[in-house]
Amino acid sequence: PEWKKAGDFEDILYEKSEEGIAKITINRPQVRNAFRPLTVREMETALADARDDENIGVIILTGQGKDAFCSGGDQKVRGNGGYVGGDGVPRLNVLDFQRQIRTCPKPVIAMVAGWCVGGGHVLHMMCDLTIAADNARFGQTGPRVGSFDGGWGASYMARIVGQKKAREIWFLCRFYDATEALEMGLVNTVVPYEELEAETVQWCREILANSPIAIRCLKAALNADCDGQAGLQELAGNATLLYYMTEEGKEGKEAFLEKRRPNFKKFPRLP
Ligand code: 1HA
Repeated sequence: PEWKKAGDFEDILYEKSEEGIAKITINRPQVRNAFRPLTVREMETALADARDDENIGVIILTGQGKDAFCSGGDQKVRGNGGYVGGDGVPRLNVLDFQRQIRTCPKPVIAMVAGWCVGGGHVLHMMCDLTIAADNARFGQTGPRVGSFDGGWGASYMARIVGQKKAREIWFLCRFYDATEALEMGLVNTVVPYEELEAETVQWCREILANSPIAIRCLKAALNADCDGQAGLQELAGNATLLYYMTEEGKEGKEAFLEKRRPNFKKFPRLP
C-alpha cells in the first residue's frame, strides 16, 4: 500500500494507508529497536490516534529494518526502578502500552523480522496476531539481565505455549527461530523476509473485509477468558455500546431528557 506519514515523532514512524491500516514502527535500529520511555510514550500516542480514527480498522506494530522487531527495554537508560527518560524519572511505562494493545478494540498485528526478545517479545505476544519473517528470533532474556515480566508476559505466554514451554522460555532464556515459534503457536505464519509486509497487509485486508463489531466483540471475548474483571469490563463495554444503539436503550435516555416516565413495555422480553 501507499503509506502516508501520520505524525512527527523522534523514536517511531507512524503511517496510515488509504484502505484503513495504521503502521507503528519502532525506529531505533542502532539498538535493535530497544525502547526507552519516549519510544513507549510515542507508541501510546500513535496507537491512541489509530484507535480514534474511524478510517482505521487494523494496526501493524513493527520495527525498522531487517535485524530487529524490538529488543526490549533500553538497558543503557535503565536506572533504579525503571527506564529513565528526559525528565529523570524511572518508568516501566511499557506495561501501560501492553494494556493499551490488549484493550484496543481494533486488531493489532505484530510484523516481526529479526530479534524479538525481552520486553519486545512480550509486545509481540500482546498483539492479536504475529506474522514472522524467516529470520525472526524469539525469546525472553530477563533472568539473564536482571529483569522479568510476571504479568501477561508470564501468564498469557503460558496460555499460548503451555506451562512447560513457558517455564522453559523464561528459566533458560534460550532463543527460538521462526519455525520453532510457529510450532509453539507463538506466531501465526512464517514467510520469507522479502514477503513480510505484503503478507501482513494481506492478512490486514482479510480482516478489514469482515464485520468490525464482530471482530471487536471476539477480541474482547478472547481477552475476557484470561483477564478477570478487566476483561469483563471490556467485553461488557461492547454490550453497552450495542445497547446504546437499540431503541430500548434510547427510550431511557429520551424519557429522561423529556422529563417523562420511560415506556419499556413496548420492547420484547425474548426467551
Ligand atoms: O523485562 C522488562 C520489563 C519487565 C517488567 C516491566 C517492564 C519491563 C520493561 C522491559 C523489560 C526488558 O526488556 S528486560 C530485557 C532487555 N533486553 C535484553 O536483554 C536484550 C539485550 N540484547 C541482546 O540480547 C542482543 O543485543 C540481541 C540478541 C537483541 C541482538 O544481538 P546482536 O545481533 O548480536 O547485536 P548486538 O551487538 O548485541 O546489539 C547491537 C547494538 O544494539 C549494541 O550496541 P553497540 O554495542 O553497537 O553500541 C547493543 O548494545 C545494542 N542493544 C541491543 N539490545 C539492546 C541494546 N542496547 C540497549 N538495550 C537493549 N535492549
